[in-house]
Amino acid sequence: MEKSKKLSVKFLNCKSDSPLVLPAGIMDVSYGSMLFAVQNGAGFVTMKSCTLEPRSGHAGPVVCEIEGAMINAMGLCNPGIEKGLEEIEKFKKESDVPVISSVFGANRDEFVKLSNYVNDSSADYIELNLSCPNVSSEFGTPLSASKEMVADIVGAVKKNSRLPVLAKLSPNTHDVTGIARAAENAGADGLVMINTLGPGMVIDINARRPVISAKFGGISGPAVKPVAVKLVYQVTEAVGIPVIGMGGVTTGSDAIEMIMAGASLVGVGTAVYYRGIEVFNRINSEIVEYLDKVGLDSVTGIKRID
Ligand code: RRO
Repeated sequence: MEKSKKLSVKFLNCKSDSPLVLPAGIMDVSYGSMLFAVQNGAGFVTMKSCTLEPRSGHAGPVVCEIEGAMINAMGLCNPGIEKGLEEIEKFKKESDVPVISSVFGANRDEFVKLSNYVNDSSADYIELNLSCPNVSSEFGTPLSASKEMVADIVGAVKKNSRLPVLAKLSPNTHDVTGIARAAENAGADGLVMINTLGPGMVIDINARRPVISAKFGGISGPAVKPVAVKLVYQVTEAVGIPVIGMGGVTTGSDAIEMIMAGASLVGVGTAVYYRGIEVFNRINSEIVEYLDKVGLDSVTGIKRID
């Protein structure tokens, strides 16, 4: 589908024809699924967060739908950074849409090693996943809970990376602005927020056990949107670097709300489950309808509210 020129955006070093981003983890472990999102209107794609070695993730069930939300504990399943980057190479042979390579390390040294791999790839940005809520039993509290850890890891990767560095932050903190500032001061080029909320728990009362095999899982979908909007709003007041806003965005109105909160790009993840892969084209059209209604000729004309 030909996109309206009104949706054209520039984010750091790359331009695209839509502000919509496929975030890490929803349907992006293969180049084919990233391509599918682009064919259906996504302007940027993120590969599932990769670790140094492959991981099979948690045993099923790993996802569950509840009223207004989804809960997931995939357990960081990924093919490992080398295979992951091969998927990005295959994608880049077919599409010039910007790609974010998301990586997950247990510590600073692993993040630096991962960034060496990403340096040698055709990815356009590196995302540091500092905020997976589902692997605390193995790795402890997510790294983005600590300003010092965030500064240390972002600073080390920034020194080593030839690509813009994006830090993915958690909503599960009382000091998201302090953490965002720590990332910015350490050299982050942008932020991605929010990772999933919680984790939470759902109990099957007939089986008398948790629905998710790992017991707890991160929460996404429409119910988390007010949390995401509030945190993006607070963080964009506190920092000067751009933010990719995500969390429950399902419609064009939601995307516009996220931009009015201060987001430069908007992630659309769980909404693929609710509205199908066409969700990207649908949201693109809904944004254009809004622009026409209010008399704006570009999505970049939607300003952050005070
Ligand atoms: O794989 C997961 O369980 C997962 C990850 Br890495 C993440 O960053 N956020 C999430 O909700 N799930």
